Amino acid sequence: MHASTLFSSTLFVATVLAHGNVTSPPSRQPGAAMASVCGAAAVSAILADGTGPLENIPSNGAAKCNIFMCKGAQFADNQANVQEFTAGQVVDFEVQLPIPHEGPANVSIIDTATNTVVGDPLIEFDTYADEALATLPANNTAFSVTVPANLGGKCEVAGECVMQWFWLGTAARQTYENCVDFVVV
Ligand SMILES: *[C@@H]1O[C@H](CO)[C@@H](O)[C@H](O)[C@H]1NC(C)=O
Ligand SMILES: *[C@@H]1O[C@H](CO)[C@@H](O)[C@H](O)[C@H]1NC(C)=O
Ligand SMILES: *[C@@H]1O[C@H](CO)[C@@H](O)[C@H](O)[C@H]1NC(C)=O
Ligand SMILES: [Cu+2]
Repeated sequence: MHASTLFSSTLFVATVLAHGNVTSPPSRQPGAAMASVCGAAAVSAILADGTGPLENIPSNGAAKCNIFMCKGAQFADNQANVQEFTAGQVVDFEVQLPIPHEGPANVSIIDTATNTVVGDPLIEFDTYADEALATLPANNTAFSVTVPANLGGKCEVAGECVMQWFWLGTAARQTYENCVDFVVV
């Protein structure tokens, strides 16, 4: 009884502190493939609060499970959400920030096989989601990036590349990531 009360109030706190999510373009979500790679507890943590930080997601420690790439979400669970972009296309992002935490943020193309950044960041914020401001700048929740024209054949195969939104709440010590699967056609 006591344990279950404690558990509920812990969940309640996690929900109240909920933080951020890329709502458009559609971002990678957890599923069966993530459960098999990272463990069911990692998927449950995201289902309990899809806006929470990476630090709230338990990893099973498996070599293939990297919570710090795309929140651990797997391409296999997201094959229906691959966006088709053209070189030079302007892509509009929409982000929910229910609870802001000041810090840097960016969107970069990530090569998912190696978890390395391809080229330069597509957008960078030195300061993002500053809770000390009366209102957040409009570009925190709605901004655009341009698909680079010089990817040299990279990102033409689904699953190879994502656009990863990365936000670090400096004082909160919370990291957020969401990935948009895409191909350049
Ligand atoms: C986050 O956004 C995605 C779309 O990118 C949506 O599928 C998901 O339900 C959202 N999660 C929450 C908790 O708002
Ligand atoms: C994006 O921002 C984070 C936090 O400052 C930083 O660790 C990361 O290197 C940045 N990504 C790129 C590609 O600059
Ligand atoms: C976002 O908007 C703020 C306020 O207008 C501006 O200072 C900042 O340079 C913009 N950041 C980006 C990455 O466009
Ligand atoms: Cu938070």
